[in-house]
Amino acid sequence: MNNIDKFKEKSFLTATEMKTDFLKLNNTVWGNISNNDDILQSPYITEILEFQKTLIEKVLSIHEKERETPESLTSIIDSGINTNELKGKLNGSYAYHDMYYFDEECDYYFIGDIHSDSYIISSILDKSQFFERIINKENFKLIFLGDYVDRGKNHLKTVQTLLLLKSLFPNHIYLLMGNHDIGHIENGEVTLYLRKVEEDMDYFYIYLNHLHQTKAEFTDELLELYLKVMNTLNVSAFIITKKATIKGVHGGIPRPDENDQFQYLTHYKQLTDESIDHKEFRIRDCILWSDPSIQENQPAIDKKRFKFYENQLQNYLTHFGLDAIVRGHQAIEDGCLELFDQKIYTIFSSGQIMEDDNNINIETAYDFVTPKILLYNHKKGLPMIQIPLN
Ligand SMILES: [Mn+2]
Repeated sequence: MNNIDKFKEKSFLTATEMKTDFLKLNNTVWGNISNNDDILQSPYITEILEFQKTLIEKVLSIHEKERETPESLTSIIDSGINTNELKGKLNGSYAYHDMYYFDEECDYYFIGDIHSDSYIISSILDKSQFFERIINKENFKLIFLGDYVDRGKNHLKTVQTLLLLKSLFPNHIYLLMGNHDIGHIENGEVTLYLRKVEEDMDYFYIYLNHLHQTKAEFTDELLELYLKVMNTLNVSAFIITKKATIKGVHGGIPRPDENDQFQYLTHYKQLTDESIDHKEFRIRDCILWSDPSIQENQPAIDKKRFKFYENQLQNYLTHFGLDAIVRGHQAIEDGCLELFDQKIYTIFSSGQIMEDDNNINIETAYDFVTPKILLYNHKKGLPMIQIPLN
C-alpha cells in the first residue's frame, strides 16, 4: 500500500493530527527544496516525479468518474439553457461538456489565482477550516478558479499539493481551468497557450520542457501525463442552490452580440466547445480571459482579453439564470473586488503573508497583494463573505 492509500485508511481523531499527516505526506519527497531551481539540483528528483505520476493518474481517474453524468441530466442539459430547471435534480456533482454542475446545499469556498505559490495553500486550508470540517464530516466544497502555475517560485510543488488534495478529498476539492494552465505538445515540446513564448522558466510549461530535455527521469510519458491532467480541468462550475445560482469561472463571459445580448447561445455546450467561434473568437477562450470593467468602451488587450460592462454582464446573468459570477484572473491588491452590486466578484489568492512587518511568503510573485478567499454560505445566501489569508 502506498502512502496516499495509507492516509486514506487512517482514522484521524483531530484536525491537527490530520493536517500534520497531510503536510508530512506532501513534503516527504521534497527535503529542503523551496523553489524551481532547487529541483534541478535535487537528489530526490526521482522520488518527486514518481509521486507526482501516481497523483496525476489518480486525478485522471477521478476526473473521468466525474464525467459519468446520468442520462436523466444530460438530456435536460442538452435540451437548452434552463439552469433553474436543474435545481434539486442533480443529486450530486457532475462534469459535463467540461463544466461542473453542483446543487448540493452546502458551503462553497472560492479560491482565486495561486500562481505557483504552494505556501499559500496551507493558509487556504487553515482559513477555510478544511481539516476541522473534514473531521466533522461536513459537506462543503473548495472551488479553485484556475491559474495554478507560472510566475511564482514553486511550480511543481503547487501542482503536487493541489493534485494530492484532489486525490484525497475528491468531493471537497474542485479545480477549474485558468488561461495559464493550458498547454499542448507539438513535436515533443510543449507549446504555451499564452501570447509570450520565450525561454523563461517562470512559465510552468517552459520549465517542464527544460526538465524533459535535461533529466532522464522526466520521460515522454510523464510530460504527456502532465499535459493530459491539466487539459482535463473543467472550464466552469454552475452552483445551483436554493438561495442563489452562481457561476465560477476563471475570466468572465463570452463576447455579446451587437445589442449586448447572448441569444446566440442556445446550449451550454457552446461555452466550451473548442470548435465554436463567435465574432471570430473562440467562446471558450473568451471566458478564460475576459475582465469586467466599470469604464465603458475600453480597448481590448487582445482578441480574447476584452472588457465587458455592467449591462452586458446583467444580460448574460439573465440569459443563464444566474445571480452572480465569481472569477479570478486579475491581481487585485486588496485580494477581492466586488462590482455591479455584487453581481461579479474577483478573487485573488496568492500574495503576502505578514509577520513582524515582513512578508514571509517567499514563493509568491504578488507581494503587493493581500490574498483572500470567498465563502458562499448556503444558509445565508449572497453576498459572499471575504476571508483574508494574511
Ligand atoms: Mn488568468
